[in-house]
Amino acid sequence: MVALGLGSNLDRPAAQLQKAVERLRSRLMGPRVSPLYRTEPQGGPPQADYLNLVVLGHTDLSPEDLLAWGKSLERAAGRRPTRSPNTPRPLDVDLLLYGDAVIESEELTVPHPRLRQRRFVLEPLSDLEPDLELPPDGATVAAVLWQLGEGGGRVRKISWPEARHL
Ligand code: PH2
Ligand code: MG
Ligand code: MG
Repeated sequence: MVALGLGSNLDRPAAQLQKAVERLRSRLMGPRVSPLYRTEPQGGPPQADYLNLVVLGHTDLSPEDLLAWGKSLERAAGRRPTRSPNTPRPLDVDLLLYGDAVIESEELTVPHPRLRQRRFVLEPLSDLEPDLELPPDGATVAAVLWQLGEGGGRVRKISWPEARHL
């Protein structure tokens, strides 16, 4: 199973995510989509709240090809490369998990290096698969979330209709 994290805080975020989710649904086998969250920005300059969600599914794409495919969605959303990290973006597609794989290459780190510090990833992941065991040590999503305590940034579930006003 693969897990992708989607985020947006620019150019009508709800519409951006909806479009990306549609495309992911048709590209993955057995796709599952988490609830939508409105989340406090983590890192970077002061900026608008994000909308975040997680998509799970199966694929025969390699991790590199899956990442490249995610990048093509980002470009289609009008995202342009920037020098500085954590700047506002119309769409971010991050490869969070690729089965049990642990990958550390030039272009790719899986599991996502900040996965365990980010409530905006862990909460939606936990909605779908609280007992999922994370590589490399097999800690469950629920346990990691519990360990995070109050940390990791504020998040709250938001309905799609409500999110359209952001
Ligand atoms: N993505 C970032 C940096 N900070 N904060 C929130 N709340 N949501 C994100 O998706 C996010 C972030 C870099 O990709
Ligand atoms: Mg990201
Ligand atoms: Mg990214």
